[in-house]
Amino acid sequence: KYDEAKVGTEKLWELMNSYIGSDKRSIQRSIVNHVEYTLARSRFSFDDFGAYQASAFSIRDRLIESWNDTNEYFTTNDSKRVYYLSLEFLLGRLMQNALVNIDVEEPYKDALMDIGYKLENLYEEEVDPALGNGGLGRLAACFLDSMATLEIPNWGYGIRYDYGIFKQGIVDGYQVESPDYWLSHGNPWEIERQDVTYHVRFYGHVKKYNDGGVERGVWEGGDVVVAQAYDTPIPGFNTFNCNNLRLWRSRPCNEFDFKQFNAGDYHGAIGERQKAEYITSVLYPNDSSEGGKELRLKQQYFFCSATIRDIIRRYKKTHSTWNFFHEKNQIQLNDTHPAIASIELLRILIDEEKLPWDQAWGIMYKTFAYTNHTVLPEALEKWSTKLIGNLLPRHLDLIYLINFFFLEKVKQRYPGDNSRVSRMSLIEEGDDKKVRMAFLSIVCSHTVNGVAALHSELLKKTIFKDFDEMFPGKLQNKTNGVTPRRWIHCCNPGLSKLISDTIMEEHTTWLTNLTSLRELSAYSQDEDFIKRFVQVKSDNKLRLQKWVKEHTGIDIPTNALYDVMVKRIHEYKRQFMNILYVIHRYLQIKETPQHERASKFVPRVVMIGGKAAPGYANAKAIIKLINSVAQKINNDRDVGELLKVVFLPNYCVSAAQIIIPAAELSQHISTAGTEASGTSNMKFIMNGSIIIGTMDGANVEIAEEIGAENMFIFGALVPEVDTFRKQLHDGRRDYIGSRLRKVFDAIRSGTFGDVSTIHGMLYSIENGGDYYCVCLDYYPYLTAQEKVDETYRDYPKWCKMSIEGIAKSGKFSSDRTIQEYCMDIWKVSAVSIPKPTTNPQ
Ligand code: OAK
Repeated sequence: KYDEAKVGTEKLWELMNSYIGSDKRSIQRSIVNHVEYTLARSRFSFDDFGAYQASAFSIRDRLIESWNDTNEYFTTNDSKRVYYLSLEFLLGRLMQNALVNIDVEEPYKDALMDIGYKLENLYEEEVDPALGNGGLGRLAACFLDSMATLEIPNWGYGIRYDYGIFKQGIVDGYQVESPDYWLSHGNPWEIERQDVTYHVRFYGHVKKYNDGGVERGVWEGGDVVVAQAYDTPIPGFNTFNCNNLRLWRSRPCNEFDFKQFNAGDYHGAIGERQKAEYITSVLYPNDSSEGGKELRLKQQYFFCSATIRDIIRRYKKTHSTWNFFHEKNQIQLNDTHPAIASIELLRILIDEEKLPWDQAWGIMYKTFAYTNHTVLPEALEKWSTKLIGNLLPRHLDLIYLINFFFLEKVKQRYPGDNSRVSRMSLIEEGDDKKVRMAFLSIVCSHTVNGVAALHSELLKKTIFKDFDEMFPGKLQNKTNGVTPRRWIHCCNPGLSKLISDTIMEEHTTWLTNLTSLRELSAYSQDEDFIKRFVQVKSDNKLRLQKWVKEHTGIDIPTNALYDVMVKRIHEYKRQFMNILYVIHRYLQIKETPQHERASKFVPRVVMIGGKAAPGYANAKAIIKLINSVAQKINNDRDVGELLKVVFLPNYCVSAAQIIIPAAELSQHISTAGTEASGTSNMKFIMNGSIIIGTMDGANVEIAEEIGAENMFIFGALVPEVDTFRKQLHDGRRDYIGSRLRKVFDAIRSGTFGDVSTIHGMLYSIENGGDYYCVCLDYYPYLTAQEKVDETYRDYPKWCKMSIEGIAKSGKFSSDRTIQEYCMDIWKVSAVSIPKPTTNPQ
């Protein structure tokens, strides 16, 4: 019998001629095709940028094949899926990552070389998509890589901002921000989905009615905007799985206001439409601080609403009841930024799907889980009830209802304990009542987690103490990790090769089983190995030296200790303490007679990089101070090459890939109890840099894994920090020793030019405002720095320490982290896409 569908499918397979080949000819043909037919450029002359674009399209073709196969397979098998909701995805460049993950980097390199292009040069042509601020956004990107690699059916959901994090320039030592319009030359990695759109409503009013005892709402009026999907394929490493990152862009609704237009208000009619596009136009540039701005809440709800509708639509394709929703879908909230998603699901279930409250609540509760990324009070989101009530009136109703039911339970459990009831309320009372989004997220999720052991313990003891008491076991720990594909193999090919050669395994094996790096321990004193290791490091230092010259004009020596601190600029991270020490070192060098200097000081290049939030005055003052100190020291011929100081401008993922492999020492010196985890600390040890750091965040677990003897640990522990703060509060002011005083005096006396922007911070620190305990940790820090110099002089010992660090860094692969999320939170398992065949029949 004639089967039209089957014949059609077979024909299509035949036409497609199977998958794109990986031989040189096929790759070249695909690239040149894209030059001519996609870019419409001449195949006889195209520059590196054209070659990059055409190669990117040709790689994307491959990704789309496995992307389609993967999604079809998941749908056919009704696989349980994990959705990772985040306002930030700091992906970094995609080309090398894609080539490495689908294992065609060498064939592309050869194919391009053969037609006159160097693959490494093409990598440099890609813009760095920077849709995130720092740790939280980069973690999301590492998680996507691990989930695809571990074959976990996962989609990331977020916002496609037109402007990513600002570009940082340095003018006269000050940070200047300029917009990052990353889409100006198009984005070959994304697929625009004209067909995937949802309407999202704001403002308006709610009509309530009683539906057989259940109160339901009808939300009407207000503004409606369209959310349009853009997909970026996320290939797994060494697998046929390819996941998806779906980012939403806001567009105006198609109904154009002809009334307004015809009344002659052309600009008004257009303006309304532009207002819709404005929602996803720019990423908020604040790391760890709460905004409270309406546009930010709009961004949050906009992407959450589209995402929840998308997830429901996918579920409904294969299910006719709600009974299995939570068994088929797990939604992870990357901090509280997407917290409104749970309320949106509840709203849809109650008002649109007409479920009873208990059932709707159960589905939501069993679907959501929440990760907390900070204990800093200024980063804990609290939204004014006025703002929510105006923008999302029905959601505010539901939040009040949830709070009512929740507080009833608290009262039942702790009768008469009124202070506990007000402490735990989802609403902070006051003139301007606020919703505590972290508490809301705890109440609406089945599991909550912190991001390092110390951080998770602190959550239980401090901000979430009452919740831990009431829901024992609900708060878990999932120590962060980073993807070794990007953070060893891509950024440090020399080290990757050395590892493969030494442990006699293909990189494809150890990169997905990072604990096998332990075998390197046996070589930490092996002369041949150390020789090769040192060679890799010095090649990387040379690469960084060139980068520094190109981006700052500063000449740095390579035969000096490379001491690096790169992260967002924040008082709690204490770049300020770092630069105080640099000044101390400079003053010491100056005090030492010339002929004694070489024996007393190890030559050092101190490099500090990171962005300050544009409105954060103290952070900007720290940048200015670093630059002024650098200017003075680098031009002091008396100091020569003994000490150089560089502010690394515009720190971003692609810069990190050059900087981290070259570091010998890296600084992670936050006040104990402030850095939730840190993730660059993990990248640095994997690349053989030794940590100088405090017992904070994941440093604690790094010390456990690699041995405290392989780090330079110093500083107050959490209880000592608490005591010091209490003393400050009680009036203690005797904490500035003579050596620190000298440094303050040098700054004030103008040794480094006009750095008056820092004077406020100095004054505050001297007068009881040393909240981040710079003075408490300063002397232990000096001692640790002396130990650094002493160890570097014993170079074999230094190498042994850094090799031990690499060997025992396996725990910090994000694969391990994701496996723990899968087992303990999502209860989801791998679904392996079979190897594609020419024809599925
Ligand atoms: C940003 C905004 C709000 C709340 C937290 C953040 C954030 O970036 N937190 C960082 O998350 C990283 C990933 O978990 C941690 O490694 C950092 O320590 C933490 O500051």
